[in-house]
Amino acid sequence: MAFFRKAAGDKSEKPGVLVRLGERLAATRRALSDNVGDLLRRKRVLDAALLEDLETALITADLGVDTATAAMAEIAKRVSRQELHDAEAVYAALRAILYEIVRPCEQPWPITHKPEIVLMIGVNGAGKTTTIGKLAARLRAEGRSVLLAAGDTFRAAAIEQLGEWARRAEVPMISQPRGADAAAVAHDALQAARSRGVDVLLIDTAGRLHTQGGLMDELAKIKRTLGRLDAQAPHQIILTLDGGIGQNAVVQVEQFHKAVGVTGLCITKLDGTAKGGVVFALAKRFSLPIYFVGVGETADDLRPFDARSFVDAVLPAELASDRA
Ligand SMILES: Nc1nc2c(ncn2[C@@H]2O[C@H](COP(=O)(O)OP(=O)(O)O)[C@@H](O)[C@H]2O)c(=O)[nH]1
Ligand SMILES: [Mg+2]
Repeated sequence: MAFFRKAAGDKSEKPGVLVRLGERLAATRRALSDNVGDLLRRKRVLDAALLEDLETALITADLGVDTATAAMAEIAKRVSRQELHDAEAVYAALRAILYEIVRPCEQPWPITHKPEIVLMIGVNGAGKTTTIGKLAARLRAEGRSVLLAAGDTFRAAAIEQLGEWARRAEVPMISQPRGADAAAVAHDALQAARSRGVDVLLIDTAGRLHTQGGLMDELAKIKRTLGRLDAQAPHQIILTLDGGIGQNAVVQVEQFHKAVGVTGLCITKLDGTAKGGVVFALAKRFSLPIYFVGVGETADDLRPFDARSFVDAVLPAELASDRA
């Protein structure tokens, strides 16, 4: 169908990255653009019923009610002003509106102190330790020195896992045996980072203790302890979220933000989930930078969040036309 083809000469930037990201985000793309595309292809009259169906499709694709409602209210307004005349125009407008929602979240990861002290938080299984390993590899590739701190002292396996990433990235790690005080590990690590003159300290933390309250108390204690050594530390508190949990991610941001404050997000496991639409919900709900997205388990599978590439991957300018 011609109107879903890319305009000739449209040069979406970074085609290599785009294609690969598109492959990794295929499940989310199917959840989002297949339904939206089917609706727009089937129904050619831009009536209230179509707009309602589109809103439902967006909610089903994990954009969340607020985001879907806001996006469709904007579309309805433009339709009633006769600014949008056909399905092609509605689709283009939707892509533009969703791009505007995620665009403010695209921000370069700031490294502005030495050492930059980064506390990585999130529930068990979110991908904290893996993301730290990926970040360590990335920073090393940029020529920066890195120190890791094994602040998840709740599980021995967590310390070993971080140690494995440290070995792979060839960066040192500060740790104490299982059961040690996580705040003491963070304290030692900050002092080591200073005395060794490293550029970035990445502090891993537990994601589950005996109680949720216990976890939040521990994170607050780590934060206070770092703050005693350096009033500005930690410079960053990055919440890692599993993109596959859909709307629960919104609740997690609220909880962690309330307990310790969050300066930025990493959203993992966007490969192999159909729920990647939650990125739009998070962007709309919180004005937090999304520094990185995880699209796989290896060191290369961490990408700086690029709003344009993300939207192009999940709502391609050219929708597959063979499903009509
Ligand atoms: N497919 C995929 N798996 C991931 C990604 N990030 C982390 N994982 C996997 O998720 C699991 C939990 O990750 P882990 O870093 O241990 O989570 P933590 O408990 O928050 O430290 C591991 O099996 C990781 O390999 C990602 O972006 N994509
Ligand atoms: Mg971990």
